[in-house]
Amino acid sequence: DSISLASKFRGCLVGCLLGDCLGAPYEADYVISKTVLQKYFDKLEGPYFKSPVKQYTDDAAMTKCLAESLIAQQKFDALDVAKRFVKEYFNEPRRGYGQQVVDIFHKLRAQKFVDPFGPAKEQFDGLGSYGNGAAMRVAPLALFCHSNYEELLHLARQSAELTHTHKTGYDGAILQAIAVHQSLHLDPKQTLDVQNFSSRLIEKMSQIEVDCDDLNIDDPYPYQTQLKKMQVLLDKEEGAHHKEVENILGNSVAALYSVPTAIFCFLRAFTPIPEIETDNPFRRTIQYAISLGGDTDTIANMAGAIAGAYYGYDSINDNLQKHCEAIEQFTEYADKLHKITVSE
Ligand code: 8NA
Ligand code: MG
Ligand code: MG
Ligand code: MG
Repeated sequence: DSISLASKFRGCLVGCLLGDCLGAPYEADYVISKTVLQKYFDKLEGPYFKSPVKQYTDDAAMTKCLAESLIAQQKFDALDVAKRFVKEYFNEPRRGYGQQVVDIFHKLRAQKFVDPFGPAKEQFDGLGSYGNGAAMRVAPLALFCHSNYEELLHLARQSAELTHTHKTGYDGAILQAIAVHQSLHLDPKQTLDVQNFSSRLIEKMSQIEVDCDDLNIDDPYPYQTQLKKMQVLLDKEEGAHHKEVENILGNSVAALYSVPTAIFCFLRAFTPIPEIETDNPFRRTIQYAISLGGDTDTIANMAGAIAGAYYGYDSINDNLQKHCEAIEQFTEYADKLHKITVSE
C-alpha cells in the first residue's frame, strides 16, 4: 500500500518546520563541521529529553500565516494573508525576518491595507525583492492546490507578490511550489528517478520563464540554467563537492541561489552522502542542507517541505519533531488543509 496523501501533507509542513527550527542555529555560519552536525542530529534523534525547544524563525512564522489563512478562508485571500503577516510580525518581531521585508509590514499597517500589493513594489527602489522569503512560505499553497496545478502557479505568484515583486523572487516561489507538488504525487515506495524529477521541473519552468525582450537581462531563463547545472552536479558519480554546490547553486538569501539548492538537497539525499550517517533519507536531506552553510534555516525548510511531501510523515523521527516549537500546530494545519481540499 502506498503512503497516504494525508501523510504527505503532514510530512510537508513538518518538514518545513523542522528544517527551519533545526537549521536556524547555524544560519549564516561560515563553516559548519560535519562531525558537530552529525552529533547534533544524533542527540536530537536520541532518547527524548526536555530541553529548550528549537524556536522557529520568519520562515515558519510566514508559513503559519499562509496556512491559517487558507484554512480560515478556504481560498487564497491576499488581503487576509497580508493582515496575518503584519499581525504576526508586530506580535513577534524578533523572528529573524529579512532586513528589508519588514518595511512592507510597517507600510501596510500605516496605509491600513488599502493596497496589499503596493508596498512590495517599492522595495529596492522599485526593483522588488529577489530574496527567498516568498519561496520559504509557499508550501501550504502547494498542499491547498494539490489537485489544481494551474491554480497553484497563479496563486504561488500572487502570494509571492505581497512581498516579492522581482521576477526571480516570485519565480523562486513558483519553482518551490512545483517541486512540492511533484513530490506529493510520487510514490516513495518506488525508486525516485532523480533526472526525471529535475527534467520535469525544467520543462515546467520553461512555461514560466517565457521569452522576454528585455535585452538588459543577461539570462532570461535563470532558473532553467540553475536547474541544468543542478543536473550536472547530480550526475557526478563521486557526488558533488560542498564547494561546488556552494559556488554553482549557492546558499544565499537570494531565491535564485537557494531554491534550486534546496531541490538539489532533496535529490542528492536520495542516496547516501559521505559524513552523514543515517539510513533515513528525510533526515539526510535536512542534515545535508544545513551542512552547506549560508541560509541554512531557509534551505533546510524548503528541502524539508519537498522531502516531507515525498516520503510522508512516518519517515520523520518523532524525537526530532519533539524538539521543534509549534510542532502540534503544524501537523494540525496539514490535517485541516487535507480535510478542506479532499472533501471538496
Ligand atoms: P528581503 O526581501 O528583505 O530580502 C532578503 C535580503 O536579500 C535583503 O535584505 C537584501 O540583502 C537581499 N535582496 C533582496 N532583493 C534585493 C534586491 N533587489 N537588490 C539587492 N538586494 C536584495 O527578505 P526575505 O523575506 O526575502 O528574506 C528571507 C530570508 O531572511 C530568509 O533567509 C530568512 O531566514 C531571513 N534571514 C534572516 C537572517 C538572520 O540572520 N536573522 C539572515 C538571513 C536571512
Ligand atoms: Mg529564517
Ligand atoms: Mg506566499
Ligand atoms: Mg534564512
